[in-house]
Amino acid sequence: MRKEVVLITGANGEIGHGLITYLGQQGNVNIIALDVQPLDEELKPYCMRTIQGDILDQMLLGRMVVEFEIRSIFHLASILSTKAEYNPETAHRINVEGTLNLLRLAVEQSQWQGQPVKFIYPSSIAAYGIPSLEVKNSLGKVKENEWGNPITMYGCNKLYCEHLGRYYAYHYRQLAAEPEKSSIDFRCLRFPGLISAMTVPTGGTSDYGPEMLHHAAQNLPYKCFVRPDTRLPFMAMPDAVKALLMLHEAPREKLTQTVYNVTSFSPSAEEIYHMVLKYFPQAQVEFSPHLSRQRIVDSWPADIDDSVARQDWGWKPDYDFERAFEEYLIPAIRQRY
Ligand code: AKB
Repeated sequence: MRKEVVLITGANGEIGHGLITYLGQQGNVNIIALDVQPLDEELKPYCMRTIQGDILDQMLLGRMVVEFEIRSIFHLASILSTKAEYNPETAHRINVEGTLNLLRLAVEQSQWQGQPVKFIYPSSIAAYGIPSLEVKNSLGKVKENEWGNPITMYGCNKLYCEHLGRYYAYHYRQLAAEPEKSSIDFRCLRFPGLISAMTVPTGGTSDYGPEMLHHAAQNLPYKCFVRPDTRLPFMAMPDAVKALLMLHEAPREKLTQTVYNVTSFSPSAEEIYHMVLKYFPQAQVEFSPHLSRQRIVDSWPADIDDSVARQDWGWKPDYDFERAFEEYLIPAIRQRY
């Protein structure tokens, strides 16, 4: 049987690494990896094609429409929250215009193939905006449709692109071949902060979690840029890959909404520090909050409600806080450094 072609943008990023490694080891699809940076050597054997290029390059995307029969797109490329604040307009171009370009590519592919292309889009807890720490501390698990007033350019971009995907899927052009069908099968996840053993994120604001661990593993001192009582939802990278693929595979008729929260555990920064200390007792962490980064995480919920994902497509993480460290992060990180 012919393998389906899957396009992964932001292929060399954190999620790209996890997703390409997993899909490549399964060997059931042909991967086209697109990134502005050259793809890391270890990922290349898993890919049918690697393309170094920009999602803002419409000529490049146009060539891809005619060259490949892409069935699914995992659009991972994005400028994260902290980095986006340094140059909001550039971030807007990459995060919004880049997504628009990929949605256009998906529509063209769908029309050409006569069936909708699946478009999987990772959004983020950054799409939320909680007005004060007092309100944040009073909330339980936050649902998808609550507190949608993000305070960062990245958060605004994510929230808007969720709507853009919904618009393209349901209110743009229907399929010419089957007018009752949408032109794109757009599905979106709102991720918490992610922690990988294999890569360290760059430019995010939930980065203090993974950075604390990776610094300790390398015996480097770490200056944590948030207060010890800061609480955010997190997830181990294998669960993030699992969520993307479960949503990708879910039967269309089971999906009752376009955007789904997914989460695993919600430790405070201090609890992460204590967990890191358990495995690396020499870890040196100084808490030195950075004003604007602290403000950003204070506007994100401490926990999110993923009950609709659990109900609609059976979402359940494999790793809670203890298991994530004991069975995934620590063994893999010890091998790495
Ligand atoms: C960031 O910190 O910007 C990202 C995110 C939470 O989406 N990790």
